[in-house]
Amino acid sequence: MSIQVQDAVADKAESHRPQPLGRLADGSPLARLRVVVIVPCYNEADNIAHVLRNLGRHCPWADVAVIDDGSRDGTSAAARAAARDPAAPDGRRVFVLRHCANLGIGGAVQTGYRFAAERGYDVAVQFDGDGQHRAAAVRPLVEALLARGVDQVSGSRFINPRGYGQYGIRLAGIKLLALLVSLVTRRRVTDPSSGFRAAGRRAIELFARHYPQDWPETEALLLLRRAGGSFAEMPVAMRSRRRGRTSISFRKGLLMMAKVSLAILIAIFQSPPSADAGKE
Ligand SMILES: Nc1nc2c(ncn2[C@@H]2O[C@H](COP(=O)(O)OP(=O)(O)OP(=O)(O)O)[C@@H](O)[C@H]2O)c(=O)[nH]1
Ligand SMILES: [Mg+2]
Repeated sequence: MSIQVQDAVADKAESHRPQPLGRLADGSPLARLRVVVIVPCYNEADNIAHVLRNLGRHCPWADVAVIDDGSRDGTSAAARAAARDPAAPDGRRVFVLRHCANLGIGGAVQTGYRFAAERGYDVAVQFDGDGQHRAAAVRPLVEALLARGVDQVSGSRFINPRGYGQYGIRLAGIKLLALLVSLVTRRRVTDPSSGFRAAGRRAIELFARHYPQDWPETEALLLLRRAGGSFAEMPVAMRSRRRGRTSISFRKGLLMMAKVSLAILIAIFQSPPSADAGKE
């Protein structure tokens, strides 16, 4: 299956080959990389222009793939309009990919990884479409990926806690998952549910073939470990979502805990993912 791009720059998209970040003229090793920021969106029409503006301001050297996961509020139209905005002073390319049905967050992120794999990006950064992640932190995240020599780096809200955190039962749930994942992977994980991550080429290729579905972030770490990959965390600050409501109600939170905890236990007995799955 190849990815159909429906976007403001669709005509450019077919001929577009990602360019290294030569636009970074400061001698950074980043200048050799082709980076795409994957922005999964479900009903984020009120937030996406703001997110794209911030990415344009802080990461003009990165392309952006907005994955509209079957939204009903005109998210792709809002993203296309923001991408066309002549006032957007940056050289990046914005691709808008739309699912015709809602697949859920895992499906949306995996479409982003398939896009990154097919188009040959070196690094893919996951970045939420609700305004929770800081565009200014993308470059340090990619630099950490290079400096640490791992397959994936996630931003953790809990290493140097500042800004928006988690409280009450949701915090307890994340701490429990962090403990379980750290035990199973034998790596210290403090924020397994963070959706702010940078992945290198090996992880991009893995996630293009395999990606967990509901509440996928924790399971993606386990998958990466089972495939022989490595990961690390770095401290980041996050905000609360800009507009709209969280999808994680109390009931869904409990369901998530049960599902992800079981998945962690099952992962202990699973064999490495097949290298052929998903290939045509
Ligand atoms: N909820 C939800 N989000 C999706 C879906 N597909 C893509 N997304 C996007 O995935 C990102 C993360 O989803 P959120 O609902 O904000 O989840 P979260 O950030 O873990 O939770 P909050 O901290 O409550 O915001 C957002 O940019 C969503 O728009 C989907 O089917 N459901
Ligand atoms: Mg969110």
